[in-house]
This record gives sequence, structure tokens and C-alpha cells, in this order.
Amino acid sequence: DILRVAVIGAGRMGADHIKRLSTRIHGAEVAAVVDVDLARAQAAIAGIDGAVALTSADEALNNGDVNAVLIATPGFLHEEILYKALEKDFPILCEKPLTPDAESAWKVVQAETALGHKRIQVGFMRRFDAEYAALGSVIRDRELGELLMLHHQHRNPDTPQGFTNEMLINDSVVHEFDAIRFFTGEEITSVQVRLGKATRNAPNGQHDPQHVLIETESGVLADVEIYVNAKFGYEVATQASFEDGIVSIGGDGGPYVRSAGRWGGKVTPGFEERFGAAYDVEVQAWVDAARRGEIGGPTAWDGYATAACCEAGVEAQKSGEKVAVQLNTKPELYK
Ligand code: ISE
Repeated sequence: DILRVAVIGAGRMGADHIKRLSTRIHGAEVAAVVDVDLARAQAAIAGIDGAVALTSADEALNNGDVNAVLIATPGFLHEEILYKALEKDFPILCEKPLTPDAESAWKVVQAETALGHKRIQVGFMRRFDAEYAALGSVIRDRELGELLMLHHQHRNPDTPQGFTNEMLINDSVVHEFDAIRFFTGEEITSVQVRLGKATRNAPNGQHDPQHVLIETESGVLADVEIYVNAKFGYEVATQASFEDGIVSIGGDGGPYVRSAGRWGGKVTPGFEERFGAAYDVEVQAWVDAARRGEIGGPTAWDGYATAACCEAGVEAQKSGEKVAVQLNTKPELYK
């Protein structure tokens, strides 16, 4: 069966996924697009045969033509739609974060556990990036001995209206929390946040950049420079230190041009360009797995565990202390 997807939220990420689903992804079609702004939903379905634009998620989920859901609303709106989609037993691709805090994410995990099978894939697309996958296998295969440290740079040119200080953790560093768990195969045990000298380019209320210090179960140390008003462009890069070598991923790629007495290349402008291919692979993996009644990527447990890290991170932003991450016992379904 082909997936007939209701995309909830036609903002920056929703619109990107709609385009992807209707052009590059096999085995799925956009059946409905929901947005509080009807005009935005209508614009998003322009040229897509058989798709309807709606303002209510309920209406989309009850539309007999829909059998899968992609949630791309802001994070605080995910929870309600997740429950409705689980009730329908639809395959779900939920953009990150699963929900904004550990308690609500745990309830989602429990609801899925009660259902008895996995339906929720969380949109941590970096796991599908070719360089992330390559570093992941260097770590897993112990090609360079034990992994000791991870150094992450996460830089955005600027932030959308309403991006709060907490969102540096909840919307941005959430990716590194997942990446560190993905790379190490371990849970994160503590988070500390240091606030140093701040840029004048940050909007009111944001302290930018921040330095996030993270430990895992076996003692791997990771640090993240989260710098979301860095102006120059977009960069998500990692340097991994091993016993027998150093691996770097995520720098700007070519072409590297020398001409007329100058040298240079282009800086990646944003996450759509940096992770465009990873999003394609992610969504295709979701569609392929969903058609077999499975999921094809990070689970609701990953959504919950990263939400717990975010909660610790936001507390650490305020206190400056090292905050322990406490997780509930992992249900069988996710083992
Ligand atoms: C945004 O929501 C994303 O998910 C991007 O990948 C990340 O780089 C950015 O910081 C977030 O705001």
C-alpha cells in the first residue's frame, strides 16, 4: 500500500517535507496538509494532485484518504497530534523534539508501549547523513580504538522570531544529544552549560553562544558550542578523538575555487542544504518501513531520552551546575 500522508504544519520544515514527499520519495503521496493558516496550507499543496488543505488535524486524520502522519508543527504542539495518530494506529514521522519535556515524552512512550508496536519515528535526520553514518561505523567497529571525546560545533546564521534561550537547548542541542547517543550507543548521564562572553547579535533574552558539557555512561566527554546567531552561515560539525586517531566531519565541502587572484568556496546557508540528502534518506526509510508495518529510524524512546537531556540542559543553563540525567527503565519494546 502506498502511504497517503497528512502533513501537519506547513512552515519551513513542513513545506520542505511536502516538496520531498511529492517529488523525490517513492511509495508515498501527500494526501492532506494542515496549517492554522489556511492560505499557507493551500500554497503548500499547489500542484499536488489529490491533496487537500485543511486547518484541523482531526479532520485530516479522519479523512478516509489518509493513512500516515508527518508532524512538522512547533514542538509544543506535537503531543496532542501524536495521541490522535496513535489512536488511529497510523505510521508517524514526528519532527524533533518529540515533546518539549521528559514527562510528556514519557507519556507518549507509554501510550505507544500500550499499543504494543512501534509507530513513531522521530526526526533526528543527522543519523541519515552520510558523514554521520561513516563516523558511526568508525566508532562501532573500533577502527581507531576507543572513542574518547566528541567536540561539536553547531552554528546557525540567525534564529527565527520567538526563539528563546531554552530553545538553544530544546531545539538545537537536542540534535547533539541524539547524535552523542547514536555515536556511543550509550545514554547521557549529565549535562552542564557554561555561559561566557555573549555576542551583541543575539536577540533579547538569548545568551549566545553557550558551551554545553556532556558525559555518557562509559565516561565519553562531549562538548557542544551552540552558537545560533553566528551570522556567517550554517555549520554542524564534529571532531571525534580516538585512541588511535582523530576524525572530523561536517566541514563545508567543495568546490574550492582559485580564480583571478582569489581563493574560496561557498558556506552552507542553512539546514535544508546541509541535511537535504539526509532528510531524503530519512523520509524514504520511514516510508519503506511503514509500508511493512515498522519504523525506519529513531524511536519514541530516543525522543524521550533526549527530552530528559534537554530538561537537564535547561536546568543547567539556569544553575550553572552539572545536572544528572535520570531516565525511567527502558520498556521491552525499545530493546
Ligand atoms: C532547527 O530547528 C533544526 O532542527 C536545525 O537542524 C538546527 O540546526 C537549528 O539549530 C534548529 O533551530
